[in-house]
Amino acid sequence: MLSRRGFIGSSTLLAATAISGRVQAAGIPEAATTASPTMQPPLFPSSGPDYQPVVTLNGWTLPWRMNGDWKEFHLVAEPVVREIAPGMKANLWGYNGQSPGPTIEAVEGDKVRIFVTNRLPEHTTVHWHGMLVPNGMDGVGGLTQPHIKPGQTFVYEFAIKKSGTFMYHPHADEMVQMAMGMMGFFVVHPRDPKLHRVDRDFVFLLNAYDIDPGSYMPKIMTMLDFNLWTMNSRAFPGIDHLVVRKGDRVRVRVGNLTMTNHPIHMHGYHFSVTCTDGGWVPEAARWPEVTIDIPVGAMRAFEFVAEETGDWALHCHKSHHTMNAMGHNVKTFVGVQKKDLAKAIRKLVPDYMPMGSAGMAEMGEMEMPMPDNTLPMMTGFAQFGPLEMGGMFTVVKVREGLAAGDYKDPGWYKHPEGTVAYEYAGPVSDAPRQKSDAGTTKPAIEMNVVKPGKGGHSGRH
Ligand SMILES: [Cu+2]
Repeated sequence: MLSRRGFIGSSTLLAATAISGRVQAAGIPEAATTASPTMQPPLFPSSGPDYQPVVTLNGWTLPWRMNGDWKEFHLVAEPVVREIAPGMKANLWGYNGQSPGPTIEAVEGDKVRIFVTNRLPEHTTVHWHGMLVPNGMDGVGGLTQPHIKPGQTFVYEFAIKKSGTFMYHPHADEMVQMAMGMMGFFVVHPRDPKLHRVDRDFVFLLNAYDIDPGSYMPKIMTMLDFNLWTMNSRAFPGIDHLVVRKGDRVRVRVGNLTMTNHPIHMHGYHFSVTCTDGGWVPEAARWPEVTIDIPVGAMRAFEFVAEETGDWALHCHKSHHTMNAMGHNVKTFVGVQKKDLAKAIRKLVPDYMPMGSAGMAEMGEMEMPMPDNTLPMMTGFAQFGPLEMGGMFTVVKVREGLAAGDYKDPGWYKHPEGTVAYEYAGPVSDAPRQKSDAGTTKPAIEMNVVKPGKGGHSGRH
């Protein structure tokens, strides 16, 4: 039996008398859980004001129950196994079976009561990032509340003042707990269902992990040099596509809990930035973009009307963030002939794969022996060939004639006749060029491998 004291934690005496009776009468709501990284359909409200629920890429929304006029949720902080993409799993910490945790959705004006049970091996708290809450509900361990020790359940209670785009994450041993994947979305819908209404509303958090190939545990001391750049703890090609019906008004909400900024770029559209974690951007102050930089510890929402059908790339524009696990001390070999060198190294390291002389695109097509539990650096195929991507990359698929609420993958886009870039088949004449050194490529450098034991230490020819 949990004591009344245990439930109420450090909330005020007044709140305790007003609330604890009901809490005990009804007990803690069941903690829904999932072990799957599959996108679950949006959770339409069964009571209260109507709203268009969000869709969490490779995720889900936490069910709640009404208890009097309180909306009750139950979060369980616990170790989880997350599939980063098919072929790789990670031992993370998260909530209710997955990392990120389930998305919490509520309505402006709601009174929410969130039970947080700690099944981690160390203490934690939950901070409601961007939300305007009483100070004692702000979740900063040591500052605004005692930590939630392993085995304890705490209660957070507050009335939601503003609609918008928020998130939750621990404010206890943050470096470790966020590096381990503890975070989730918190979306608050406007009380007036007509306000800021869209037809499709997608959410994802940007996160990053440093997991050595063959291992399962993130290295929590890594500060900047992560090797897996993820959306909702998934890397391309494991990230859900954003399936959109032509003509829909679409919102994409992005939060960044990595240790660096991410310029998120979408092809095919000029979108408007409509919301930050500080609230809705007034109509007159919205600005057009094709790339929106998401600072660390911030959220941005952008909107567009899906007029152009197609398969439109949506990705971080830092090209190292659209790569999966890679060694960072790989040498640049563009323009180097390294036949001999590769042969010599393969005698020592049979799997040795030098980076390409003409670039790295060949990596996208290669089938290389890989250690267990990692992802190819550049991977994924679409209808025209290898995509040569990884990390923070997905596709917005705009199609005609989808049903409202249909998020099933419609396959690759069928381009109208004559609208795909094509190879020129005519003769190519050697057009006279202006003479200049600038455009010429120097002859390739041949690397000679010196056999040990011959000719002392004189290495150069
Ligand atoms: Cu990035």
